[in-house]
Formats: sequence, structure tokens, C-alpha cells
Amino acid sequence: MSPLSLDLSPDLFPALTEAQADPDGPGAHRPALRFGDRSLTYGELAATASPLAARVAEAGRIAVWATPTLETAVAVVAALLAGVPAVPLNPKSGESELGHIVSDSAPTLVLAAPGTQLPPALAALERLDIDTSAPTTSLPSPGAPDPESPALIVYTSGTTGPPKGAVIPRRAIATTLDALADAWQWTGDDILVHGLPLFHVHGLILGILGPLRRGGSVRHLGRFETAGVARELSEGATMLFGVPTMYHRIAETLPDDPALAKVLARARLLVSGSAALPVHDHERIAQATGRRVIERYGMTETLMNTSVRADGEPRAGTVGVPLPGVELRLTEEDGTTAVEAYDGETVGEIQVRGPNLFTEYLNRPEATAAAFTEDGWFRTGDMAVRDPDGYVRIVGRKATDLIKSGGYKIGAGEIENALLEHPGVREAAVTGEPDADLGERIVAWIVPADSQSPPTVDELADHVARRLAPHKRPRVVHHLDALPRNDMGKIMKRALTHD
Ligand code: MCA
Ligand code: AMP
Repeated sequence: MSPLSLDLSPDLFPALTEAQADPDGPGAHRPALRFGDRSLTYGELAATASPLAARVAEAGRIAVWATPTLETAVAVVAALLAGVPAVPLNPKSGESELGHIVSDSAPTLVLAAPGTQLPPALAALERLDIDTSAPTTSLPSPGAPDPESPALIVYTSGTTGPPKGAVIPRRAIATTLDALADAWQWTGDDILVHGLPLFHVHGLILGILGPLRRGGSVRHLGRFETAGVARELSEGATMLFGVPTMYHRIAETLPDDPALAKVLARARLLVSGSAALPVHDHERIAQATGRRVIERYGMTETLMNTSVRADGEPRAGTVGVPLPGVELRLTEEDGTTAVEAYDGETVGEIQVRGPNLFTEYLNRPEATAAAFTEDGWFRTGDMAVRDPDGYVRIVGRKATDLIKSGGYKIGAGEIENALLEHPGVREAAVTGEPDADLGERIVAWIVPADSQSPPTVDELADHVARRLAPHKRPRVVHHLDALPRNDMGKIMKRALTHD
């Protein structure tokens, strides 16, 4: 592992500061962001984001309607320049999820692209349109914020109850991005392409703030499509970020698309994360392109923990080695005794410590305390083994009630609660089952209120999508006469199998 000097400087975007100081200099003309046919150079981004930063500087906390657009990137940069914490909202969130996030995070303002219609759950908030069209001269940024101050509050699902807001300080963003720069030899010359959503760590922090911190650029596809990936890589993009579902779709497309294989072969780095990349997809891509996808492992609460390094061996099925500055250990069942073995077979829970960690779950001191050991290690809940050379292989998860579908973390409990609010459902249990495209798909097991006319899968999918979010909708529904329960009345999910 190479040494890394951790830059805790509050200036998250030196290239932007430089463009602001010298609006006619060469740095100001470098491309920063591109979404479809709309783009901003560093000079234009500084000129667009700094007046917005001045407008929001007095807000306690802001929400950003995080559509996959230029506006979202500008709004988040403005919040960071102003030192005002931003809560990115999934624009497909349903009423109950949005209502929870807004009442929990209590933003004073919501920033949205002009013309976007906002749902009733946001009606009580003052709205500010994000204007990217008419850059004026940039204004000086407000004072340098404390590195420990909150930068983003990102909502993430747990096994039960509604999502929790992970408070991510500026220090964690700066250090994780610099650690990745070290591991991936990521520089300002890189051009990143991706089509990830902008309300989670992967798409927003790595995919937008990452290139901006390096002084490089990002081209966002609006939505993921293999044709868009091929086009951008053929027009100069050097890196691709995606979740395994995206690489699965690439692997499926490759046999019929030699042009895609050609441009992937030329890319500097193909990176997968947010869930395990199946070895079969890894190998299919390697075979068709001669290139291996590298995996990195992270979490909303910890940002990035490990990665295969650009100068390391990209071994299928592993997430590489701890990033510079990150301490990682495996622990035994008791959660405190460290596993010393590097034998590729002794399983332990991954715990991490380092400047990449979040500060707390907003308004949830008990949940925050429970997430850490007494000596400050964060319990990830991920189970892994370590190879003799230190490579980490994730082999499972402690909680069976967490489902990773399309790279999204989804709690079984929140879907069960939503299903129980449907008049046609008397009892409900939710599990995940393997899915070649999504990794896991959500399965609902329900006892209908009326066995003669049970609700259909579409009805329940719509119900969950409207309340929570479309990616949380069940894809399969089984009807049962009763749920299997133990003597204590607890649902035995392991007994839920087909037929
Ligand atoms: C379908 N749709 C519906 C319904 N059915 N909408 C409302 N009600 C319904 N009943 C819509 C969907 O909203 C979507 O709309 C379209 O139909 C297709 O949906 P679906 O098949 O579910 O998904 P997909 O579009 O095929 O999505 C696959 C995907 C997506 C693109 C891979 O899952 C994705 O973007 N995943 C990324 C997750 C991610 O970024 N995770 C990072 C968190 P429309 O077509 O309009 O969209 S993890 C993280 O950050 C940590 C730190 C880490 O390590 O990275
Ligand atoms: P989230 O809470 O949505 O940020 O998701 C974090 C979780 O995603 C981790 O705890 C892991 O279970 C999973 N994850 C992220 N990256 C990887 C990876 N490369 N391989 C396997 N699992 C991953």
C-alpha cells in the first residue's frame, strides 16, 4: 500500500477555486460537467454555483431534488461551497418515504431544476430554482467550513423501520476521494462516464464530486444505457463507474456489439461497486474485451473501504485491499475479537475505522451508538475472508433482512410495513432471492385479507412504488394461508420457500 498524505483541507475543489481566482486562466476553460448536450467548464461552474452558494448560505440545511441532471450537480457544489448540509432526495421517492425524510432532516429550502413539478410532501418547503443558464461573474465563497461539519445527509435503509440519515462530513468526502485517487491513479486528465442516480454515495460523491476534486470531468448519461457508455468511451472518456447490474447488462450486450468490446478494451479503468459483481459477468467481460473490471467496496456510512488497485491484480470475486488511511479488521461472532487469519477461509464481520467514516445517524443517537464498538470500530455487517496477500472477499451479510437489488440497499421491514398498509394484505414477509440482472429481487409473501380475491403483483408493486420508491417494489408475490412462525410468534423467513 502506498503512503497517502491525508488532505483535510476544507477546500474540496481546488480546481474550482483556481477557476474562480483566475476566470481567464486555462483552468477555467477546462470541462467539468456534461449531461447530454449541456455542459459547464470550471469557470462556468464557479460562476453558476457561487451565486447559488451565496443564496443558500444562511439556510440551516437544504434538500436537493436529485434528478440526474446538471442542476443537481450545481446545487450540491453550491451547498458545499456555502458549507450548508445538503440532503439529496430521490425524485422517484413515494409519499411516505419523502414525508419521513423531510420531517427527519427538516430542510429549510428545496432546490430543484426550473419547471420540475414537486410532490405535495414538499409543498411546505420554500423552493429555489437552480439556474444553470446564465453564469455571471463568480462571487467569493463564504468562509472556509470546518472539515468536521456535515456536507451531505444521505438516507440509507436498515433492516427495520424507515431509512436513517447518514451524516457525512467534508473530511470523509475529501479523504475517500483522495484515497481512491491514490488507488486508481485517478487524475485531472481522467474523464468519467456513468449513469448512476445522484442521491446516493456512488453516483454523487464518487461519480460527480470525485472528478471535480481531481480537476477532471464527468459525463453523465442521464440514464444508464450500454449505447451511451460505448459512445462516451469512444469519444475520450477514460473511466466507467457502475453497479453490477450495469456490468451484467454490458456482459449480455457484448456478444452482439463488437464496437462496445473495442471501446471497453481501451478504457483506462472499469470500476464496479455497491454490490458483488458476479464472477460469471466479470469473466464474460474479460473474455470479450481482454479487460478486467476492478471492484471497490464501500457503504453509505463509511464511504470507500477497500479497492483493487489500478497497479494491483484484478482478481474476480474480491474487493481488493484496504484503502490508504482505512483500518480494516475481521471479527469473530462476539463482534470484538479480531480474526488474525489471512487464509482465504476464516470468516469474520468487517469492521472499519478511519477518516472516511460518517459522523452519526441524524436524530438517532442509539442507532449511532449501536453501529460502533466501544473502541470506535464501525460494524459493517458484511462478512468476509482475507486471502494471504490481504485481498478481501465478501462472502455474505449478517442481516438476512437487508436486500441489495440493482445496487440499492433495501430493508425487508420497510417493505413489510408498506404492504401491511394495503387493505388486501393481512400479513406480510419480505425476502430477497437471487436474480441474474439485479443481484437479488424482492419477494413478498402475503396472507391476503380475502383469499378469494388476493391483490395482484402489479397492485402491490404499484402500492410500494407509490409509498416508498419504485426500486423497492416486490417483483414476485406468493400467497399463503398463514406465515410460518415459531413458538414465540416470530416469522421464520428461512421456511419461506417456493411450493
Ligand atoms: C417500473 N417502474 C415503475 C414501476 N414499475 N415505476 C413506478 N411504479 C411501478 N410499479 C419504472 C422504474 O421506476 C424505472 O423507471 C423503470 O420502470 C424500470 O425500472 P427497473 O426495471 O426497476 O429498473 P431499471 O431502470 O432497470 O434499473 C436498473 C438500474 C438501477 C439502472 C441498475 O437499479 C440503478 O440505477 N441502480 C443504481 C443503484 C445505486 O446507485 N446504488 C448506490 C447505493 P425509469 O426507467 O424512468 O427509471 S450503494 C452506495 O452508494 C455505496 C456507498 C457503494 O458502495 O456504492
Ligand atoms: P449502501 O448502504 O447502500 O451504501 O450499501 C452498502 C453495502 O453494499 C455494503 O455494506 C455491502 O454489503 C455492499 N457492497 C458495496 N460494494 C460492494 C462490493 N464491491 N461487493 C460486495 N458488496 C458490496
